[in-house]
Amino acid sequence: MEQSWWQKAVVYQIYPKSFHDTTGNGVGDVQGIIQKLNYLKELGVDVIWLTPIYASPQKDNGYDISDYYSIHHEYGTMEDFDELLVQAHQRDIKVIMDLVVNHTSTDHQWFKEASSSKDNPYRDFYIWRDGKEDGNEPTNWQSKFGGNAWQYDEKTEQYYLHLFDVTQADLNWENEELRQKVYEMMTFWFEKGVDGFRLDVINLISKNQQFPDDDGSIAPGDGRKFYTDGPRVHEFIHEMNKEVFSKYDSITVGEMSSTTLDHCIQYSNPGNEELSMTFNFHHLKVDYPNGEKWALGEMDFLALKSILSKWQVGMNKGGGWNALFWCNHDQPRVVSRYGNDEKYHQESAKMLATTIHMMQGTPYIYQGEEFGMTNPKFTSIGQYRDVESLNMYQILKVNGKSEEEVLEILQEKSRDNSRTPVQWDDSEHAGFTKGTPWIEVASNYKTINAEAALEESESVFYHYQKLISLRKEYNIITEGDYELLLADDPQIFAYIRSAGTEKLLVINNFYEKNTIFKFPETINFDGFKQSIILSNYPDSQLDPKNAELRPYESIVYHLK
Ligand code: TEU
Repeated sequence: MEQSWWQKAVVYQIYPKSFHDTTGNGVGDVQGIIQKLNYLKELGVDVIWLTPIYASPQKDNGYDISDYYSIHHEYGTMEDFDELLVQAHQRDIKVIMDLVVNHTSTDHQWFKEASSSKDNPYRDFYIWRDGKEDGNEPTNWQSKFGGNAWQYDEKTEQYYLHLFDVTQADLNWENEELRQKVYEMMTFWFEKGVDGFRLDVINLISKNQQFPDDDGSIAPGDGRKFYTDGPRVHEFIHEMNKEVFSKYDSITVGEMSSTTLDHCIQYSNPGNEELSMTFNFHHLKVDYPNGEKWALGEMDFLALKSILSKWQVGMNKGGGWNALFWCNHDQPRVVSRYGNDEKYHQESAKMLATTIHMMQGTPYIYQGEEFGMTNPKFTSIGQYRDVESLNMYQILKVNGKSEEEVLEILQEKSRDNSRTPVQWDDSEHAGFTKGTPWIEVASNYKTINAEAALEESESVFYHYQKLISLRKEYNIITEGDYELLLADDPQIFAYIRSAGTEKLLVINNFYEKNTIFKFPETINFDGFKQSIILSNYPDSQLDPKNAELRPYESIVYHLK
């Protein structure tokens, strides 16, 4: 199958609010991104993904858009954005925008019109329903941020749907005129020169028009929720592709909340003309006890290996394409979550990076991940900013948890773990701002920062730089088949990539304890020339047979 350029690309995710502030208002901005383009070029990334920078009341840090055609004033101006596009493209770095079209802010003009009267022309851009006879909400659906997903509007005496915050009203994709408005807006940004979109919760845009109650019949384990991958979702995304994406050499990635492998094959197989690739989150729920995010639990390592392997094999077989990632602005920092951010900070950060970057798909690096930023380990509720976390703080306490228990859960689970300012250097506020940052900088910035990483030849930064260059050098990383080894081993994540007679053997010790890689009899590498193309220790064993693996030791063998 002919390769698309983005199948060899690496994407760097920027959360502008926390990236780099050049005005001293304590909030990152577009000029701050421009100032760091040379740093990103040095890392070697091909694309930057900006989370929403459109006008927004910032209740959900920009995922509540009030005007799709303007830049949020704290981030700068449209001229700044145009300059960013020019500067990035001059460095051969493409730019994709985050686009939230499942919902808008209730500050959006469309919603102001729609909520002014039942017969307003914009009324049907949103989802309005009467309450039940018994006075309850139209359905028992729960918002992802807690509470019921319907809000009663006194003025027009109906409820509107909000799968997220009450200030994020769901758009009605059944409305053809709304869809055309969205396609027009997408075209506007493509015509400005953006190279594609990350589509926020795009698998939620189609709702079952019967609006049935959630009867709990969809087992949490199968990944789906009653509101995901709705009846017309593929039809709508295919229409989006025909009306817009197909007209540009674009990269589009769908964020697929609670989805299935079959749907992601359908979303990303080029023959379906929908999206380039998909994010799914199943590998980031193996530390959710009984699927519950807001509870403390150990990582289920065997589940992690099996889920990542299922998606590697399944998407390869089905012609789909994975977005590969550990971190984003909603997830805790992976080195704190699945690694060891104190005693083996560097080794485990590098091991985690290798594990995901040697797989098939397009890797995404979240700002600061490239030099091992950790969770900030906040200790008081006053340090948190995230609407989901602040809602859950109240809900968990109402449900009987003590302040101490709730703060312990937030410390592990809050989305603010990934939203603290990027730690550029060891100056005040880590070089992020000359003002007061909108959220505290993690206290370890004096030792964990980009400047220190650039000065240290064995730093996590140069490991990511090497991973990115290996992807360009070895086609097997992009094209090879995948096979998990030692599925039941309690601490080794090992897999083989194969392309003809060429192999990559990737071996990762996910724990602090030393262990031996017992070579599976099923594998016979006699006659192969082997070399180590990457390791996180300077003296890893050249022969993989019975290789002793030290804490978090990670080795990539090339065999031909
Ligand atoms: O996130 C989708 C989503 O399901 C999130 O709620 C996330 O998975 C959850 O917080 C993990 O517990 C997208 C954006 O990435 C997120 O930042 C937005 O808050 C959300 O949509 C609404 O736009």
